[in-house]
Amino acid sequence: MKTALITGITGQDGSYLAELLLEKGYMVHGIKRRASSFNTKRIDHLYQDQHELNVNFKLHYGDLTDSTNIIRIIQEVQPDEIYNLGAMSHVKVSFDSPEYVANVDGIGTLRILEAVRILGLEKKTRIYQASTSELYGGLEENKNERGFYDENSPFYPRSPYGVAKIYGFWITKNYREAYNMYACNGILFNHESPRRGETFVTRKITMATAAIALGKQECLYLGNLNALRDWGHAKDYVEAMWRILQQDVAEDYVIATGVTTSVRDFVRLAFLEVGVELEFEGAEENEIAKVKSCSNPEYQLEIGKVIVRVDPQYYRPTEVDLLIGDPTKSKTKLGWEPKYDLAALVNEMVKSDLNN
Ligand code: NDP
Ligand code: GDR
Repeated sequence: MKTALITGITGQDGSYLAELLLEKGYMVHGIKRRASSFNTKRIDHLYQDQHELNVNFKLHYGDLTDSTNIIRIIQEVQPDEIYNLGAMSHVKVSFDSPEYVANVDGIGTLRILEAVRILGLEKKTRIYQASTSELYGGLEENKNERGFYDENSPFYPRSPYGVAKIYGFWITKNYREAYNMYACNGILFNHESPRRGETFVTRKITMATAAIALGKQECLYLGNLNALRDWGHAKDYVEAMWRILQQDVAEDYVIATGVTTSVRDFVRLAFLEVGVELEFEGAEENEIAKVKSCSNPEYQLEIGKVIVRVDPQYYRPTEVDLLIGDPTKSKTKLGWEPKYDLAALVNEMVKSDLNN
């Protein structure tokens, strides 16, 4: 039985990855933070009474800012694989807490790598680092000749989050080269699901779509509607994380769908799921979306009603305008193929939020 340790197990990806590894027969350990209220709702269904026999899921209190805690947990667990998913992952919030983000997302990665080295586990333990398309920063001139970002595209991060993650990227690569450790970066483009945090744009949109359709919310306020993102499903992306650690040689991989969509079009698609066609008018902070038609008699939305507005408080000091990833390497070398397309993702998210 292989043993895995997941930091960030209470997050979107951590919860799907834990499910995947349990299905594959792993003993799964996770690090959760102490909080004043429960923060384990995404993994409560995996909970096991530690008094039972054959327990294969165990949580440890910890924090990526605490080296002693990280060393002690890794010493106790002796993992074959570590998935470092723990992070302050919100790009906009990183402008409010830049030092904290550097500590958790940047130095936190170093703490994991050093712990493995201090404990002499370099040969045993494989490490996955949750790198991100935010490293590219969306600069037009840095795309490859086919118009995508790939493993060789230059980085130009545009937020304290991106800058902290670039440290995580390079320190992972450096430890691989310096100490011959099996340590890899998955450069993952945006991935979403019904478990996505409520303040990321897709989830904010699907929650509002459901609430507006059901008459529980009047209007959805968003920031930059022009931003373009390559959105996949988190379930597909955790499968890629696992595959990255099963190769003969440790390497870095881009995980993406290769399709990009604007925030505005995501809004359009989400409302179409409840039978509402939207009409956008105006520009920048004056842009609005009105109900053009409503084919679902269950939802009594008045034609012409404004249900989306721009609120500049959601703008970022520096924005990543466009992201589109080239998954050629992961498809050919890892045999990775996403099962969801955007339509299926939006459908699942809106359905789930209507149920909620
Ligand atoms: P989430 O924000 O859903 O989850 C983040 C996890 O990190 C949570 O479990 C959180 O705990 C934990 N965490 C936060 N701060 C600390 C800390 N100081 N010490 C230990 N754990 C901490 O993120 P996702 O699941 O979406 O993303 C997983 C990883 O992948 C992150 O590193 C993210 O930056 C990266 N990434 C995500 C992408 C995406 O589109 N989702 C794309 C590319 C990279 P708590 O629940 O207590 O807050
Ligand atoms: P992102 O995701 O910054 O790409 O980071 P987010 O969903 O927050 O933003 C995507 C784009 O939508 C625009 N936007 C809004 N964003 C939010 N959150 N709220 C709004 O109201 C809003 N209106 C417009 C943003 O400006 C942006 O352009 C995610 C995170 O999961 C990171 O951890 C991860 O590394 C990257 O994806 C890849």
